[in-house]
Amino acid sequence: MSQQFNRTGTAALLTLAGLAAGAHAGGAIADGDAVLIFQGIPPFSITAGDSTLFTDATFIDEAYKYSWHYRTAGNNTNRLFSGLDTPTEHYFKNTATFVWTNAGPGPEGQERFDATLVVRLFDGPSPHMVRVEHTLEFRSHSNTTQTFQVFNLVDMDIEASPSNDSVLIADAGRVLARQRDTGTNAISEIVGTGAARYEVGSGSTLRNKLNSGAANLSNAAGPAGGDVGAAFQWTLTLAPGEARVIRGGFTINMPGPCPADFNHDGFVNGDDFDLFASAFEGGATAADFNLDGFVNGDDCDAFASYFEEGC
Ligand SMILES: [Ca+2]
Ligand SMILES: [Ca+2]
Ligand SMILES: [Ca+2]
Ligand SMILES: [Ca+2]
Repeated sequence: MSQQFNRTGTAALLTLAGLAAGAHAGGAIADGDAVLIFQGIPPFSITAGDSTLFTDATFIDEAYKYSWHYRTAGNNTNRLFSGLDTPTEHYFKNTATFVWTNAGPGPEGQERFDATLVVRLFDGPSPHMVRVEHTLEFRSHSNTTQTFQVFNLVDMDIEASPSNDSVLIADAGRVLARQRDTGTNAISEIVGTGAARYEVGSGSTLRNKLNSGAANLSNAAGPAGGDVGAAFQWTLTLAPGEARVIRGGFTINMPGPCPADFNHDGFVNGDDFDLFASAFEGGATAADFNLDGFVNGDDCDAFASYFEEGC
């Protein structure tokens, strides 16, 4: 696996993390000297901590949990994405791709979905900076219109000290949570673009809520202190075969991910517009902003709507 990564130090990081070739684990992605590790067989099946994030070759793990959960109307139980189904996994350089096919509870044709999660890691311009961006394409694989609840939980332990963090919703419009280490003021920004509901607070409360039961997120905006995290909830009512794309991610010591930041540098400016326009005019796959397999005016509209808002 290590030959896929672009720095020799990564091999040492992965070995230390128990992820040398043949080790029993999910997988890892790397960029520069940053590494993000997905634990679990299959990934997204662990109810407790399942994520490791190194911003640098310092071996300080600042991520505790990164997971996706869902609830369907009839089954009415919050579940981990891989609680019933095993995705295909692919890890290459800075990108991890997970594909669930015909997933969900109950009989085929009822309350089922297909999902493709793409997670990208970008090392920051200075030490102790990193950005993780994700897109989840969620498609109904049901015979009738269904409403799905989709959840993303991110529980960071900034500076590897879980008990001294503080978190609040810093921007409700962007659905952006900001978590801070009260010792060093290092921050993480965690974004759930377009989420209908959110909740920040105790990491154990959040994961207990999303691993079972049928609760919705409370819209608690904090501030809350201790071993905290952030969670987001999207409500998707989908006709058979209809899909939505969910965007977001998290950072350490960098601005939270923004869909209009086309070159992933942490800023939304003319460079992003020019790059998108160039990709669009050339019909490049990168311009397929809504991930429907086509490059057309819908992509232009979707990109422009984020760009014009400043994010
Ligand atoms: Ca935490
Ligand atoms: Ca901390
Ligand atoms: Ca940019
Ligand atoms: Ca498209």
